[in-house]
Amino acid sequence: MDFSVLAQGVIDGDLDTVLGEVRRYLAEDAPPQTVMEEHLLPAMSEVGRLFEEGEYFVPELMMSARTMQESMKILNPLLTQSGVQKIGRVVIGTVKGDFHDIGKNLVAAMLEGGGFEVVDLGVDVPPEKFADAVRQREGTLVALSALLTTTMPQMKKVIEKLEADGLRKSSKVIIGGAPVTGEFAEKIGADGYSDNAGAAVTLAKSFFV
Ligand code: B12
Repeated sequence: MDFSVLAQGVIDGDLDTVLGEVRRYLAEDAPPQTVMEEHLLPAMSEVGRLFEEGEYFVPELMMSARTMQESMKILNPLLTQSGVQKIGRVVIGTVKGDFHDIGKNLVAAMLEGGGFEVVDLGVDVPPEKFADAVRQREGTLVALSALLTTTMPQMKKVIEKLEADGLRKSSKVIIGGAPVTGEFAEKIGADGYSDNAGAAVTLAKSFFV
């Protein structure tokens, strides 16, 4: 497969090339979303494939992830630039035991750009912390991210905690992350699932009309 210089930079973990290319695309007026969707995300999928096939190990994974994170520092403010009135409040986080946050950050940025007030609780977030954040305002949408099969059960734990604290009725829960499926969402009683950040915004909006 032929990758752009930018995508290849992510795959090689070459931070200087990646940041140079991101800035170049933006200077040429490429939409930030296009830079993300056409270069960075396919590159990250390739990195995942190389890791899966045993060609890459954790250090390579981390170098590629760093290029992605640093790019997002440049792209996120542009993705979230939009003066629209807030549609609703979303509390987002990566569940307990899981430190993957690239996808979660992207979803958070897109939600913010889509007109939501976003409270980002970060990574490795225990169920109690989600519940506490929801308690602060009724009608908050909860968005959970998990990238490990071993941390997916934590999503159910969050739903159970919201139920136990009497918060579930007023708060919808949406979930996502590479190993998550619609079937899993249904099984644990979540209200929705999407496999990408753009669809996450449409999904979130569907609860506020
Ligand atoms: C980058 C990466 C890392 C980085 C993370 C850096 C960071 N700050 O996030 C580092 C190097 C730290 C890392 C560590 C580990 N990783 Co890792 N990692 C990846 C990798 C290559 C890419 C993930 C990524 O960022 N993708 C790009 C983003 C944009 O995609 P995404 O997260 O899927 O998000 C999109 C959608 O899923 C969706 N979405 C995401 N969240 C949400 C939430 C909601 C509400 C909605 C609606 C949608 C949504 O929208 C996003 C945008 O479109 C994946 C491979 C893969 N194919 O996923 C492995 C992968 C997830 N890692 C894996 C593993 C095993 C690990 C480690 C255990 C490795 C180790 N031996 O130490 C550790 C675990 C650490 C921990 N406890 O969390 C495995 C998991 C296997 C499994 N079945 O559980 C994977 C699948 C690799 C593999 N094929 O084996 N990893």
